[in-house]
Amino acid sequence: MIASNSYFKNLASGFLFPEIAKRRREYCAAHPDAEIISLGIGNTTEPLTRHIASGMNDYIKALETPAGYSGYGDDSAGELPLREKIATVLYNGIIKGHEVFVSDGAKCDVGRFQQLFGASVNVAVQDPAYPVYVDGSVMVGAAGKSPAVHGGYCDITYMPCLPENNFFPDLSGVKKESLIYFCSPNNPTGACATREELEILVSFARENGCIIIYDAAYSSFIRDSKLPKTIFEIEGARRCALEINSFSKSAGFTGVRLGWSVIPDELLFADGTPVSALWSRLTNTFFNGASNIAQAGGLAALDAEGLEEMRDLTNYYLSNAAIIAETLRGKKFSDAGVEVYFTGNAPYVWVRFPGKKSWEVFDKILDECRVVTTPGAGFGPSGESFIRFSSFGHRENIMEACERLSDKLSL
Ligand code: PL4
Repeated sequence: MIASNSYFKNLASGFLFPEIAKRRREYCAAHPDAEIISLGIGNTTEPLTRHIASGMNDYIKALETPAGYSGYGDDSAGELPLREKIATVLYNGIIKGHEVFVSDGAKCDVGRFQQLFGASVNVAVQDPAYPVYVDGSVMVGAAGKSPAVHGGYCDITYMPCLPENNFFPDLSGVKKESLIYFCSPNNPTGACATREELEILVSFARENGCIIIYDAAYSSFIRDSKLPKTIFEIEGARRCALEINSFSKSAGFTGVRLGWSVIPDELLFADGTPVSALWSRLTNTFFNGASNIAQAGGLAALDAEGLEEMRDLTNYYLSNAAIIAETLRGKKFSDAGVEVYFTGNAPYVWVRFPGKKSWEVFDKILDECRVVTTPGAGFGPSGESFIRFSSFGHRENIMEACERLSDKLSL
């Protein structure tokens, strides 16, 4: 028999989101009449918008014709018109089309980058963080062989991001030549790094030979015009950062699947090899490109009508988030010491229940309100005592969930 991959034995527990789904199923099995509302997993709920959907419909119709049919793309990086449109429309030309690598989503690209950088790289993550950064690093062996300690891996540098440091980490503990995962707007805290903070991050990376994996999956939610929408607005970032992004949340493509990564020409490995060259080598080996139908949707999304539709869609979820934040800032909650963090630039509301354990609060909210949330501890040790409320939901469900939280949750 073949032995199991030993790195997997270093994983602390099951992946967070299936664990939440499992607890929900168990609760429903025990309470078959319960009408559950999910403010848990960040999964879009609103239908595809007209212009973007018609871009895909037209493409599907053409696929039925000899002239319009297409099979595998020539390169896994996607159709050049889409790559160029992403560069001009979303990055105002500060990056070039050939530096954009279209994919089937940001999460899938994180996994491929972990393969690219391999087992020997040092890893630093914001704490709390999207769990894929840590779990994927463990799976490829980049977290070393050390077991989980205090809810974290001792060979991964956790950079606490808390209200006490305005959710911007102290970088001084990050090892030289680290891969630094940095997500802004942040999942789960919703915090958005300012230009000055990103300048600090970039200059640290440049001085210490680090590469930043900048996860900008929520950049379309930024409404404050002073906040950078991409790391490439920061001078020097082209030499030390790559960026991942996605149509999942902006266009409702969580199921359609379309994302991209930007790898600037100047981003090099120590021996001078361009990161983009090995990325092409890796992705052309393992990945046959994003669906051509999804790419047609991406092209439509970047037309003027598509951009307007994405703005309306993200506004809808931001309004949901504002409703949740307002509810949780009510007297009942503030009297109990509950702290609410909502920036207006992200679809998540991050809430601290001082002195309580996240999973206990998760169970209590599920039991008393029949609302599913995400326990902050699932995002890392610094998420303990926090709960993440997702704004992805139909408005009537958000209103109902807020009513239940106000009326039924005991604190
Ligand atoms: C549940 C910071 C959600 N089953 O859809 P993608 O692959 O383009 O983007 C995934 C992604 C990338 N980067 C960040 C994210 O927050 C997400 C999506 N996160 C969440 O609730 O935290 C969905 C999670 C999904 C999963 O496991 O990713």
